[in-house]
Amino acid sequence: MVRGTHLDAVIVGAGFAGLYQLLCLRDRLGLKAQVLEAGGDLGGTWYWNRYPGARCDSESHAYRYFFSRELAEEWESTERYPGPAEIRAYLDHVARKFDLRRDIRFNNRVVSAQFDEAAKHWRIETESGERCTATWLVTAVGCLSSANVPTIPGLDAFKGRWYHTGQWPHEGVDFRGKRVGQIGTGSTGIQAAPVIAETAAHLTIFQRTANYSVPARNAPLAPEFQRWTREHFEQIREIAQSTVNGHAFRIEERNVADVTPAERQAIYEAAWEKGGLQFRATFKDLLTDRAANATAAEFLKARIRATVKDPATAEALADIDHPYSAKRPPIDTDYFETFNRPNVTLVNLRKDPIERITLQGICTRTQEHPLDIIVFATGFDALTGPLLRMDIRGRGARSLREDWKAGPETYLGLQVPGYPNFFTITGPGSPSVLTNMPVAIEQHVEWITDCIAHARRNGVQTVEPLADAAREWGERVQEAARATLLYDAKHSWYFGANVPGKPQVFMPYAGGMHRYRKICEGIAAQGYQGFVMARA
Ligand code: N01
Repeated sequence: MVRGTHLDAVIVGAGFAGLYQLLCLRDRLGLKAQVLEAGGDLGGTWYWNRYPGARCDSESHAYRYFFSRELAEEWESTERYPGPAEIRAYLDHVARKFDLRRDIRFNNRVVSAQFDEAAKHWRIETESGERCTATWLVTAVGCLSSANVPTIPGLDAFKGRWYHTGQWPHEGVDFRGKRVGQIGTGSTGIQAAPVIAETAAHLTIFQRTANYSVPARNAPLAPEFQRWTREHFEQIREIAQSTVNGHAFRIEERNVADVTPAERQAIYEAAWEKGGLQFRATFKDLLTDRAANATAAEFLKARIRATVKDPATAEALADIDHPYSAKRPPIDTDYFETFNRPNVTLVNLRKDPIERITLQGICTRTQEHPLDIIVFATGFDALTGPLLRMDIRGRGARSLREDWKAGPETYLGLQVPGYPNFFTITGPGSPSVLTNMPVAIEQHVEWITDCIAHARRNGVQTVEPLADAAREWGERVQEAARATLLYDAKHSWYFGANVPGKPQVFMPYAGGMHRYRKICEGIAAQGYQGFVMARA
């Protein structure tokens, strides 16, 4: 970045969102735009998350851009679910095809952005002290990019090595002959444990909240399926863009009570065999009706008990305290089977909590567990974390950290009152993490691009939402969550409950991607209702 440069737009982050936003602003609107990226290369989430077993749980034919048929025809996924290397290769292909790299500055972490009211532009500064200004500031920083390492006394003095899965060393970690402790059994921990256990001398898994998981059933893609996805590009896109969660499958129209118990069992068994997130699409009331949900929960708990041989371990794993899918449901490859290995132990932190980390291991209330390596699969300061780690200041130098002290307040998850010309791709208050992310990202990027085009066509200098519009949207976000069982799992990261001191507010919009898309389109069609478009 050249000191003192003025740009039409600065985009923060070079993952799926940043790349497409650059393409739209630079090539479709003709803006002078630049991406600033903290990492050393493309990928966003997939640049950092290289932990053992890492794999996307959206299927390859849907975890991609849909804006270009040509792009879809050129790219061949190799497995049912793409791994980080394949996703990075895909993004590299996209960047080459559209010549995006020339406008991306890697190793440039944005640390602050301040709106200059007189000049009506943003002053942006990176960690190395470089500065530029931009009329439009778009954050494409991801929802799960701010690693959450819990504060456990003693970690600093630990004599072994420790890693967070979201900041995994690019050269990998050699677990051979090592005693490994893994804290966390969310989507990441459930993916990592079976792979770590393959080479570690011993793996101790520290579980605070037991979790459901459905087999992913990953496999190489058959050439016939690859051909089918190319031939049915429009059909796949139509499904992904019109469903609740942006995946390329529809949620069944039936309720649990519409079928007999025997039929229900057969439906669950077929979904279990098929594997993946489609398990939650078996009935449409799984996320809204407690009794319906309990049937899926019981099915999955029974599978855990049937798989895990040691009864006490099985019981600790099946002792799940929330409805199925109320926390983000993981999918796995041999997670529960891993507990049958002689070199794997489960520690139930609900009964035996961690007290401290010692020089040589983790000390729970009843015993010390000697370890050479600790793996923190402890998740992220989700949604707000990546935004608030930058010092973002709007009108009158008001600070986003201050303004969001009681929780994020946005209009549509796209803009914040008092922060003109500032857009957040998949920000809090949008469907974001409740969807197949690239589909949500494309919708946001295209909406933002249209909004900026509209502003430029009409001589508008600043775009920002009305405070009332944001307040009302915030109420709708809470209402949408309350209508689902997501609201029952108060200890989920959707509420920010995993980060001590974080305000407990349900953050994503749970009303469905299909509904959200229509709301955004309607607002734009009505002249950007709820937004102030100021000409001077
Ligand atoms: O993080 P999590 P994650 N002491 O927050 C535990 C996406 N993802 O990285 O549940 C002990 O879900 C915590 O316990 P509890 C996906 O959206 C996608 O696994 O808070 N334990 C939990 O078990 C996912 O949901 C893919 O009681 C502590 C775990 O750590 C999101 O990323 C793959 C603790 C954290 O689970 C985050 O998943 C992987 C403490 N102090 C992830 N603090 C795809 O395939 C936390 N824990 C796309």
